[in-house]
Amino acid sequence: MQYHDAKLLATAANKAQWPPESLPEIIFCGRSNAGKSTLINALVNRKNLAYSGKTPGKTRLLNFFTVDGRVIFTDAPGYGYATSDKASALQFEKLIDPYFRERQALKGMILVADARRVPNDDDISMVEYGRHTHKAIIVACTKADKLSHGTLMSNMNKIASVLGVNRKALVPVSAMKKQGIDELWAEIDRLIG
Ligand SMILES: Nc1nc2c(ncn2[C@@H]2O[C@H](COP(=O)(O)OP(=O)(O)O)[C@@H](O)[C@H]2O)c(=O)[nH]1
Ligand SMILES: [Mg+2]
Repeated sequence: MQYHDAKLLATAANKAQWPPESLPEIIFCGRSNAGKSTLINALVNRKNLAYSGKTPGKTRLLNFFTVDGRVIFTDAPGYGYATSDKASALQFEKLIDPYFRERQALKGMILVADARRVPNDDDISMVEYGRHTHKAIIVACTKADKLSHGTLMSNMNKIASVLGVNRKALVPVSAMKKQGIDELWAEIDRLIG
């Protein structure tokens, strides 16, 4: 386990609040409760950098974290807990869409998906959106510790096929057992070059 120097750089409700483009950026997207905050914390080996709470869908902003002066992790609001379809469409339009379209520094997306669940329409749309905007896509399959090896492997095949991505784009991770973290870092390193 490596030491990482990570800190919150900016919190943005709109484009005017984005930090200046300096380093390659990777956005973390996923359903509320998929394990996004926990995964970001595990990647930087910290307990509480990205808020990892029991109240899902609390963050409605883009949070930018600089890591090792080398990469910026952007934490997007989890989807699936917006109060209405309209609220979630608005959030996408205001927050996510301009960032994917206009941010040159954005190199790729990590879709955070619970390894126990079949991806839903929101997950599928998110992947299609990443592809449409020409971003590299990695799928982190979280909570791998909750499954037997056999079930994990068959679920991952299913997740890849439902999302329409190459099976090789999937990385099983367990923040709890600290498994898959080095492998995910290797993928991130590849994306940021
Ligand atoms: N067993 C296990 N639980 C996890 C793992 N990652 C996240 N969780 C749990 O899943 C729940 C949601 O995690 P959180 O990071 O808050 O999800 P977020 O809404 O996507 O940010 C929390 O209770 C976490 O403790 C993991 O790798 N293993
Ligand atoms: Mg969270």
